Amino acid sequence: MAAADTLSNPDAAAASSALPASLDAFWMPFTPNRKFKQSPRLIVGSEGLYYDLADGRRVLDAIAGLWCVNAGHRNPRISAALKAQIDVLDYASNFQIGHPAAFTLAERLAGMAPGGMNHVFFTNSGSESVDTALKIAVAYHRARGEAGRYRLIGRERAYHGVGFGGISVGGIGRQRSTFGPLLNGVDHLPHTHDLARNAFSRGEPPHGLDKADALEALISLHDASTVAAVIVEPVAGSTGVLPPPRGYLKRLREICDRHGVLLIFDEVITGFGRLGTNFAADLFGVKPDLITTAKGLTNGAVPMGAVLMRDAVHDAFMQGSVSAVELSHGYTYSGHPLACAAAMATLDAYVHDGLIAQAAALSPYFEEGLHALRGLPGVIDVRNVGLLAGIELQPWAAGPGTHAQAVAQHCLDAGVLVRSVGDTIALSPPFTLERRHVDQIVDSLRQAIARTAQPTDTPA
Ligand code: PXG
Repeated sequence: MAAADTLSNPDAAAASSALPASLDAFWMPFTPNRKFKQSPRLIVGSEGLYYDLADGRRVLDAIAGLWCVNAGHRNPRISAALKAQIDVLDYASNFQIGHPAAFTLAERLAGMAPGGMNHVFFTNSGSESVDTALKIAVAYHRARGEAGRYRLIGRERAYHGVGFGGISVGGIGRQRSTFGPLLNGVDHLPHTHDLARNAFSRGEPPHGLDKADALEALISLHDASTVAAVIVEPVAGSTGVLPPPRGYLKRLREICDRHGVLLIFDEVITGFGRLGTNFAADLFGVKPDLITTAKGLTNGAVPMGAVLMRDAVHDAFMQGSVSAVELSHGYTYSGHPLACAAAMATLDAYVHDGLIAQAAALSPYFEEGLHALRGLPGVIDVRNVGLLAGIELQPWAAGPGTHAQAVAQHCLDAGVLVRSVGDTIALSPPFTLERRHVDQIVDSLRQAIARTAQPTDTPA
């Protein structure tokens, strides 16, 4: 066993001695704060596939932080690039002045993107990428003289971050209902999850192509002349890892083309190799008009997002007075030098160190391992694509999510960090994973599922 598996990290040990005196002031995001603070779980260090916890344990990180640390923790390339950058240029604005790294990174991203998507707008998060893409879509139509196209179409069970744009097109009821009337002119496609017909599919499920036809119906309901864009996650992540039905994305593309509607892929999770290809668009052979990214772009080391777009979208803005700002939008930290340095090093790791190829090569083994959980009590679905998987558990009477939370807690106790999203266990490990780590994840899940099983849990 490699040293990294067993030895604790001395830096982490030092950090753990500086645990906070009080946890009260920090209002934690998307967290039951009062429950957490009764029994806090704190991470004090990281290395490769592992996190060091404050209690001295080292756990395998099977969710890559929060679906973002694809190249492994404290990847040496990224750490070195950040250390070098901070001593050269800490901050420079990209408003009417610039710095070279942002241009170099944009070129590099354009080179990785599907053909003809040669323009990039930088943000600081997935939420900002989504709101940026929605604004560009609406403004694109206006720039072409079709200001009547303002409607945005999202999908049920979609997560597009937490901006008002993102929650408006998002499809998670309780994330929307809390925040008032949201954006005008938004409608939603039905989600594609269909346990009755598709349980235990590998990759794209066979049934559900017809769900794409709802787009045709919505466009006809609202009239194409009012519809700006459709946004979907090619594989929905946070609502349980839902790969698209076979042919579904292609059909969305065809319908959009027929009606002059832009298609946005939210690839905040699926971008940068998670599915074994640069983007989900490459795997599924469907080119959107805009791609939103974040997370894996910098391996989570520095916040950064990027919106990639087709030349035609960008070019529509490059008209009129050359002295005029073409898009009234941007962030103080758009293209931040440290984020650019982290992203360049991250892309080196993905491409030059072969990590995307490694993710692709390991995917079949990952798939086999996880599908072996079929038949255990309460396992009602296993679904996967690339190094992304969801294991759906039969809900317990105790309430939604309680089953998956119990399994996730048992896994953590056994040294493996997984994520519960609803009653699905989500896995999204770093690409540096090896077969033995897949075995460890599967074993810990098997034991956790068996140990938590209740009499009502039936085998699938
Ligand atoms: N789009 C997608 C598809 C995402 O998954 C965002 C946008 C927003 O990104 P930011 O960087 O603004 O958080 C995301 C983020 C979870 C979880 O538990 C998922 C995300 C964030 C936090 C938790 O599944 N995804």
